[in-house]
Amino acid sequence: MWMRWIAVCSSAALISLNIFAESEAGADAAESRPEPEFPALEPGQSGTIALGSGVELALVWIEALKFWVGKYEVTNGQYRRFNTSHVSKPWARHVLDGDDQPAVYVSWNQARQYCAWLTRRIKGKWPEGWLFRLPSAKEWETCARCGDAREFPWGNEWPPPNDWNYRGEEGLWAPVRLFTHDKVIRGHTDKFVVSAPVASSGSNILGVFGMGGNVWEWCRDEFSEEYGTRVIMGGCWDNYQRHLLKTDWRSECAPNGTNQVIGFRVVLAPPDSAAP
Ligand SMILES: [Ca+2]
Repeated sequence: MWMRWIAVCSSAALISLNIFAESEAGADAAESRPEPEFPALEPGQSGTIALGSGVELALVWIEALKFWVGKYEVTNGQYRRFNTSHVSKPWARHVLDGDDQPAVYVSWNQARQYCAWLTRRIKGKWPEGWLFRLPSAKEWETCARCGDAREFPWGNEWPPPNDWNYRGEEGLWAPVRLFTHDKVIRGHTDKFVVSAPVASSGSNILGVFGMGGNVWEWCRDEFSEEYGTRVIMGGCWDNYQRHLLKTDWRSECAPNGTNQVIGFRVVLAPPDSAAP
């Protein structure tokens, strides 16, 4: 059954929609253009949605969840289509603000606003009630586990493959390694000292990138009822601790909190899958 699901996903046609094009040229120009045809993506298909200015949002159909998941973490380039002034501030002089790097310094509240913006843009152009939102922690874990009991998003081996972005031996001046052997993943070198372009952050067998590492990802769920914190999952480029890299590990952050290691990914889901 699982292999059949993989086959469906991997054979899915790539279809590009231009539903966001009107945002570029303004309302007047948009009214003069013919309406694009909707919906073009069918269940089982993966594809992309155009956000304008050549920016696209890639989606992968996840059969076990019966909806689409962002193929990548939301990038700075994608987020700036919503918030043109957004800046992912540098960390220790290392750039985090590249268009293809994941957007960080985005709070849970802001991530939800981005989802709401995406949803408004597809209104009337997608089956009624479908919406963009953050994944629940359980949904995120389902996508990370790829249908089996794997310990980590890439599988069960240790250290992680080098195309998954964690704190490895990259970027360390050789003598420093002698004194930081317990502060990096020994035997792991991913080339990126900080976040990687999302397409270089490791793909799972479903074709979803960055489910482990690169940046932590906001989930919809509350972590602490007492403190109102929200779940983040997946670990990040600055993590080396084995337990943080597991598919089911949940960490937390305040919903208005931001930092250099937390980003997010969107899902496009039917209304009956969404909690308030
Ligand atoms: Ca990630």
